[in-house]
Amino acid sequence: MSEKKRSIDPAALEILKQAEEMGIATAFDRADEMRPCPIGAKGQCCKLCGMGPCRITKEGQTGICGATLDTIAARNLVRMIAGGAAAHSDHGRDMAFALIAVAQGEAPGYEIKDAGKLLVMAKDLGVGTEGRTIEEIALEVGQVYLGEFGKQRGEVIYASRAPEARQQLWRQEGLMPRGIDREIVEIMHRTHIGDDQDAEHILRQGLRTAIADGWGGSMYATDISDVLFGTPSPLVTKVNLGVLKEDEVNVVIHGHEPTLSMAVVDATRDPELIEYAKSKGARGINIAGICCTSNETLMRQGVPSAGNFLNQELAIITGAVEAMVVDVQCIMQALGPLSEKFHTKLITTSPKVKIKGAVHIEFDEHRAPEIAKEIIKTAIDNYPNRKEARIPDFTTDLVPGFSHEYIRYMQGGYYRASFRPLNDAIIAGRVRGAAGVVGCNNPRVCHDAAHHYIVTEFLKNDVLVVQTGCGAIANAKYGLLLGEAAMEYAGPGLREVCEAIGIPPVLHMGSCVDNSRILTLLTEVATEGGVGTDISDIPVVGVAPEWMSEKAISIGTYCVASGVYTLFGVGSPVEGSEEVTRLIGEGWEELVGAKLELGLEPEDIVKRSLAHIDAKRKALGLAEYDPSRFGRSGDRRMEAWLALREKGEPVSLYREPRLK
Ligand code: BF8
Repeated sequence: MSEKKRSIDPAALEILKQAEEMGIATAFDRADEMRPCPIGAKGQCCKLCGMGPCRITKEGQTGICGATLDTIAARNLVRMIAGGAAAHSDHGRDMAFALIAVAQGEAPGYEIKDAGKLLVMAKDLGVGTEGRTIEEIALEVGQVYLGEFGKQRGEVIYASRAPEARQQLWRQEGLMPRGIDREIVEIMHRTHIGDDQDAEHILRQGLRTAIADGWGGSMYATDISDVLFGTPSPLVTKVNLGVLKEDEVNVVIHGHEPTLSMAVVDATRDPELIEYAKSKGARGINIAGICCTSNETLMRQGVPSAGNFLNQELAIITGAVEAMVVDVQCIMQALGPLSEKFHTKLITTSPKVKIKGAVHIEFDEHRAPEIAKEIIKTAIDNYPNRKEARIPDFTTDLVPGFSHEYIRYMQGGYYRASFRPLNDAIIAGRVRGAAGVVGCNNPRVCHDAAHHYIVTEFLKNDVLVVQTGCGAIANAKYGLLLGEAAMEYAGPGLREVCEAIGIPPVLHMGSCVDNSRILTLLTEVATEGGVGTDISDIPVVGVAPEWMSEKAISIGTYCVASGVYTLFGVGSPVEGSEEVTRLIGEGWEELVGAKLELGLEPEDIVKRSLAHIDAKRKALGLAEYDPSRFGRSGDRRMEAWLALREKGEPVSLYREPRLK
């Protein structure tokens, strides 16, 4: 595969060339060298007991126990959901422990930053607030959250945040999750040899577990992060490998849980450590993020992002990273041997994650500032070991931080905050619909290309886009998370809305656990009125064009369970079974009002999404999409800019429109 097809990110391409010259292999090379196992890729392999692994490759063939292809494919899919839900939810559990430690005054360096949000959470959880201190409320909220993981009966409490009709449907169909851990364990039990053998029945447990992730573990993780570190609102920062600095100590934070990264960010601002860095010949300490840790710190402290999933190895290959500090999830094992080829110290911090070749400095929220300082000191001590550094000169500005609270606020300010303007824009057809384009990178497809193509096509077609995870970082690199992008890419109606509110056409809503924010946003849209009463009524789609992780599969499944038609790129892990493909498609549409379609090409994703959005508009009796009705501006400079563009003059995003 030529390098041109490997990525559309110029910084990534530059470093890949450098890696080739140095004889260093990356995930891009390993993906070229090792084709996916054709049997496993399609869900046709069962390795759940010692009689196998059984490979089902012929019509009518079964495993040694008699398991059919449909049973095997369904089991494999729900085990992926269990893995993804476990990762998100265990993250949520650790956030609950952190909240409790803060409430008990045992977590120096942390504080309750958003008490208002804590009170909203307390109300939803049934925690009394009258006459109690914030710490007392936080303690009980934390304890209720912890109880949610091990709960055996009843309902996951935040599921009551879903629209009423959705909750009824979940109850009626037996999909309402009882406790988060219980649902995950039940998948592991049901998929053990000799248990649940009916594909449709197995898949139902996949839905229930995914709901426990989206409306449980992930939503708890998001809420506690906001309480402890602040609910995001827009700010300006930068993205791509060019955020690393030639003359400073570069610390890259990578992973997912914000407890560690926030403490490390604080430590980089410690005057004593800055002086210490200077004593080693550096001008200061520079911090940058990778993956979802980056999303957490981008949107709260404006910490620049060095990139997404496929940028992690490339950051080390610049030779400019003194320390890469990791916690959990999406950390390639390749970082261990790779860091040994450079001076970079790979520092693992989670009691759950050790990597050969890494230094382990275990994080504990009870001693966060002390540990964070030790980490930064380790990085500073490593600065004199830096040899040649080649940092690609590419950065782009972006505006992250659109929490659903801020999205409501921006539509009316403090006194009239609501979702009315957005709903009215959808009803009028200015905004044709909305799309959540989320998820990973995958070296099996061109890095960032599908994210960029699909999102620019949506914008052209007046579809408002929200993004999280590595997808958000992808399009940030290409300028789509800036207000100017509306002028350059958006169709006429969407451009009007973005111009009037002053927002980018692509709203960054956070990390992967923050897909829960999208669920809350959709609920607010549904309850605001005019576009139906349930999420499945709204003209909206969910897309993961470059997915690779089990978390992505869990997210896709809870989106579907919530009523959002969801489309994935790359490949389908159930392709081998027509029946399972039908069950998660038409079958789930009948059951929960939305389909999950996997392994689609980007062009097909756009085509199917727009058709779905138009069909939902029609079902709601809304005006047919007609972009010719919109596109005027009340701003003279904007009109001039648009007139220039109309004449076919080359107008740039950054060029001032000429006024006569
Ligand atoms: O949780 S998008 S590659 S970093 S799994 Fe991982 Fe995928 Fe990135 Fe965040 Ni989400």
